[in-house]
Amino acid sequence: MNDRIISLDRFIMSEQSRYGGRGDFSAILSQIVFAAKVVAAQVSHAGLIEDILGRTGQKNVQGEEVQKLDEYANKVFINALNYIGKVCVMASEEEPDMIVIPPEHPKGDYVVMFDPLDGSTNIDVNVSIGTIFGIYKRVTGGGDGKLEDCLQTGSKLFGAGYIIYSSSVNLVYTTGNGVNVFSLDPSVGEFVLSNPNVRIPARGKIYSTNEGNQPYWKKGTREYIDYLKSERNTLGAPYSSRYIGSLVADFHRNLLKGGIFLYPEDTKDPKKPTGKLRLLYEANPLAFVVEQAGGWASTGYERILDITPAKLHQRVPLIIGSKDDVLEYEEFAKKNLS
Ligand code: P6P
Repeated sequence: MNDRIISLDRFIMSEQSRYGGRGDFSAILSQIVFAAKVVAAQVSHAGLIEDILGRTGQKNVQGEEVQKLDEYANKVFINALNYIGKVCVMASEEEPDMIVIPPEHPKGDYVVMFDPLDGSTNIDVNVSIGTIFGIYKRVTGGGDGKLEDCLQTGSKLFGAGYIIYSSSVNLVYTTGNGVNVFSLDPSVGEFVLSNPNVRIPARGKIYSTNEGNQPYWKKGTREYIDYLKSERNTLGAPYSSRYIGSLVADFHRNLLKGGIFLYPEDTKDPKKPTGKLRLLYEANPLAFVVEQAGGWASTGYERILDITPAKLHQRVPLIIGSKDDVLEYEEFAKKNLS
């Protein structure tokens, strides 16, 4: 590995010295990186190992079928973070309640939220999947973290990012000083800087949404998507439709190329009136990343990072990507409020 290549470890240490810090956040990030490598190794041959592929027969707090790799990834991230003495509480899509730090381990000053393996329904069809994480400083005193530490607005995020397990494994994160992409070099088992200081185009030519939900969308959403598919839009030509059905994969493509991802509110499932995606460990971390790259993330009516969470597994409509596209969607959504 020549000296021009910047490893993630070197980048983390240089960020720490540049922005100060006792190394606690760096230690958390390093453990997330370690867990990502462990999960990546299993994802890469999930199709080959019967006991990893397939379903557990159980359902998670969302009522969704838990794939074995989901369960495995959840345990890997919890066990990588719960003993290092830097974290006081965690929350995961796979856990109904807060994850407390075992009594035998010291508690730290940080809170970690994560979706250990998003898009898991795509595991057995070999479509890209991902891990999403957000890291906060605790707001309560010492000892065990509390629900109050978990229910902070996204604007309080200290760091956030995601790992995409695809043809190559990328780790993308921000600590509020821009967005950087690291690629896992399997020959050395290290993440190396592959796309520094990513900026998302102000306007894209791609829209990503599940058009099968069209009959359940509000009028503003239906009119907006029709507008994108017409020559009336700002491009003067229809946008391209790209939808993988795996949030991290759809988000990552739009981050690099420009575009808008929409999982808006719909009337399809009365249990999910505000859309399918979760605020704490899906929308907020990606909203922090996209804003740091010059993009925007909204419910259609308000900035994602301004929402004060009420519940751990709260769902929100998520409209995220190129800023001009997201703000244009808001005009359609708000116009149809009246
Ligand atoms: P739909 C995957 O199950 C997921 O949580 C996200 O990764 C993805 O964006 C969304 O759901 C896809 O949902 O309803 O279009 O299948």
